[in-house]
Amino acid sequence: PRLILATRNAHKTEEIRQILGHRFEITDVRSFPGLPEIEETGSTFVENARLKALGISSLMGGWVLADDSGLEVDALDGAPGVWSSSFGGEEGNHAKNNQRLIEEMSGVDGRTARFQCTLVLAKDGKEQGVFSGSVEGTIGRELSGSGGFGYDPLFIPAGHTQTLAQLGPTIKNTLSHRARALKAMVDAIENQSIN
Ligand code: ITT
Repeated sequence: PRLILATRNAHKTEEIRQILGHRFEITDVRSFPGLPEIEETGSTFVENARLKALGISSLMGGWVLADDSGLEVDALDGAPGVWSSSFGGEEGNHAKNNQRLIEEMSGVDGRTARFQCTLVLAKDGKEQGVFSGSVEGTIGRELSGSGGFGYDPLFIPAGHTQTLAQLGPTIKNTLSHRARALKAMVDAIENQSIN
């Protein structure tokens, strides 16, 4: 079946393709130039994922999947959280986001954090399911590695000594917040709680 991702983040699309690619024919909203930009006015991952999924699904038939995700740092009381993509002051500027995170965490000893991902699946304008995943880890003191996107060069998953950017896509896609949320979705589809 065809699955349209309600995202403009090419990295998310690439990862979701790698994880699900054999099950769905995956495209994202960048392939449909007429679609409006959905404003993320929610204060939680699920609210924003729902806005994106239903906003796009109300305009096109078939299956639509939205991903809202972000990094929660314990020493920063859960920031940047739902504001992860504009933490550095400019939406989608990952270099600035990482620079701000390095600064805010300089001299901080407790460095635990987690990535969160919430997926909302919709069909023909109706919500079909909500799936979440997370991965625990710590925040590095400097950028390391060139794989992935966003905060990957600063995030060291628990049980590893390298960042997600160093570990690369094969390992990232077995343990990431996104991989875990997608697994929950696939399990629900296979158990036919969704069809
Ligand atoms: P769409 O809303 O179009 O899907 P976006 O990038 O704006 O794209 P979000 O609002 O969900 O998506 O923000 C997610 C941000 O969280 C993203 O820009 C990164 O800064 C961070 N993030 C999420 N998943 C990540 C991952 O796997 N690795 C590194 N950073 C990630």
